[in-house]
Amino acid sequence: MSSPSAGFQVSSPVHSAGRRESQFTYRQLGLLASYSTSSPLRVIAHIDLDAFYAQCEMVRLGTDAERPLAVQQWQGLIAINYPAREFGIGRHCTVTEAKKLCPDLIAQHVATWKEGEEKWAYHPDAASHIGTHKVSLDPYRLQSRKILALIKQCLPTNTQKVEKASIDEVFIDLSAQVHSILLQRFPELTGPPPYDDPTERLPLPPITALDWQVDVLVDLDDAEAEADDPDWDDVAILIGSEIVRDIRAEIHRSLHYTCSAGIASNKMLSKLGSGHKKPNQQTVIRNRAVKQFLSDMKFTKIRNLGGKLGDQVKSMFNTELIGEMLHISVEQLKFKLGDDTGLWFYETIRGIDSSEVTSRTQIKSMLSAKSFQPSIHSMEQAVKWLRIFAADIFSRLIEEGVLENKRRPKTIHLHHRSAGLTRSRSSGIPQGKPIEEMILFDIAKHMMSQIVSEGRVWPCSNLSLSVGGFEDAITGNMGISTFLLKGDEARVSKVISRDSPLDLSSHEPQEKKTRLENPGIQRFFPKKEASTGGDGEGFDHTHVDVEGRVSHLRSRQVPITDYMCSRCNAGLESAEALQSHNDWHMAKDIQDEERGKSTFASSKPAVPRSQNNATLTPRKKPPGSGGGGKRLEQGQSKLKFG
Ligand code: DCP
Ligand code: CA
Repeated sequence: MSSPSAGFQVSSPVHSAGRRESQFTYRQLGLLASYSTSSPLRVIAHIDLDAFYAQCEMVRLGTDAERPLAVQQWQGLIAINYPAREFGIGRHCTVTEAKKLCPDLIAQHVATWKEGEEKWAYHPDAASHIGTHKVSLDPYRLQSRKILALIKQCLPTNTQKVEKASIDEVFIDLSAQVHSILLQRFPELTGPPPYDDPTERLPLPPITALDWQVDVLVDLDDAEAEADDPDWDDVAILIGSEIVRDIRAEIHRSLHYTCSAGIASNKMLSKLGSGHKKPNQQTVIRNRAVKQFLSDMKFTKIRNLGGKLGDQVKSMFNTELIGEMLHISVEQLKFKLGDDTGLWFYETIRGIDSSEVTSRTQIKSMLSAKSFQPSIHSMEQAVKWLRIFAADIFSRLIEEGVLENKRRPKTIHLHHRSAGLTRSRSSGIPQGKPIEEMILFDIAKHMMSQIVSEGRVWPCSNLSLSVGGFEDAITGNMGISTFLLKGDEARVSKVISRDSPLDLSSHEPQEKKTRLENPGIQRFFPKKEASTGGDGEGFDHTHVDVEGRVSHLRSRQVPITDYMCSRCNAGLESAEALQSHNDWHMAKDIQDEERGKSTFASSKPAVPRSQNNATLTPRKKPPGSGGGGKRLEQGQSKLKFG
């Protein structure tokens, strides 16, 4: 831990009447403690691992830091360490080209699941077996989680705001931590503002120069701006930089990874900062240096401007340099790009970004996919891949805490692609009992056979299985929402889209397409009439308990309707509500069946279920998962064929 005065050259405080004040107010300082995005003193860091997959392999193999190494996937390269980059090797190179450039290169193939094997492994011959192997990124995910956990350990538990932005990058909002360090180091900030007026300006820091140590400090073109005494935003960002330097040192010391970082007053700038000087460096972008930092930069480097939008702006204004866009008025930008995008662009190229760091570090969905080269031609082949997908997803679910019932997905989706046609199926995952690998596999098989029954599904060029709708598991007594959701989500939704773009690299494309609304209890009953005037009409507090009884905590009696459930005599207001109610029974039956006690074993649903609501849940107990064999690595699970 740094000493309170570390990093500063403290001047003898001059309290002359002519002394200039800080440009910041007591109120703005106070806002820092609550991570307010409107505080100009905010400190945001972005940490990005250098050549991440390559470093994972270097650490795993224990190779020398200077040894050129690249991570290979089939014949291509997906990560190249910095020593290898010096030879001009990049992601554009094939392995053969890279080896020509650097004969000493270690080209390590990614781990793969081999068809028919029970766990992923580093197979020496994987590169030439694209048809029978599937890439596993588990080793990298595992390292990513370790690094994230370590970063969190380095931060005080009460002021921790970390957002995992990808497998190898995080944003950290350091504002609250910096606030408390500021008060600790500069007791003059702790006093009440003059006249108790929070809009009063703070005194200037008692400092004439800041010691930025080895950090990259974005230069200023304006010598006068540099000559100005530091203000509290400079001090705050220096404290942030110290924290980040300590975190990076700890990551290197404990886990042997290097990373780069950016420290600035917002997410956008901090991300640009981490990419500014790599590897193993951190860049500080002080508020006073933002203009200088951005003016030579291409706006296409900024997030959300790297694609179509950036290209559009570039061709509209015939430049991609931020410096050349600064004279364009906001009105002009709004006119050309639309009000929202125009304003967003105007602010972005000026380094303005008030987006929040969200502490959500948990993923929303998981995808396991395979593009077949050559295509596959039979259900038997497809099932072998589904087996791998289920194992792959299940091993990641274990890491997500599913076994400890921490978080679990609600839905499972299968996508099948053949001759430009994507067919999809979705199903609910039975709630109220532990998820098992074989359950996922069985549902996947069932969905696959539904797709196959449509005919003309071979050759298949791509298959993917994903789970989504993660939510924190309800512990103890099952909440009603768990059952209510099940009805709808257990229904197989059929989405067939010709040439629908299916981005298999993304982790959540299907989520959007198949997202189901969760109208909760309202689905069972008619919508509350908006015109009833708040007199207690409607069924806003209707409750269905886990036994399927319908009760009303408040309001009227069950209406007499044409839609009665033959199983529990509940009165429903519409065919749709009855349908949903039957789905609930269905889901409950499955659960009971799996527990070995069917509550309504002899009864049948009141209405025939539509072809869409075939609940694809396995009816038999999954085979035991025990057994000897090799010890599995963390996050792996056994995979058996046959
Ligand atoms: N990755 C990939 N394919 C891509 C881009 C990235 O498989 N087209 C993987 C490999 C990378 C990891 O994601 O190691 C992180 O991506 P980055 O873009 O952060 O690249 P690196 O970490 O490899 O390099 P850098 O040091 O530039 O961050
Ligand atoms: Ca990286």
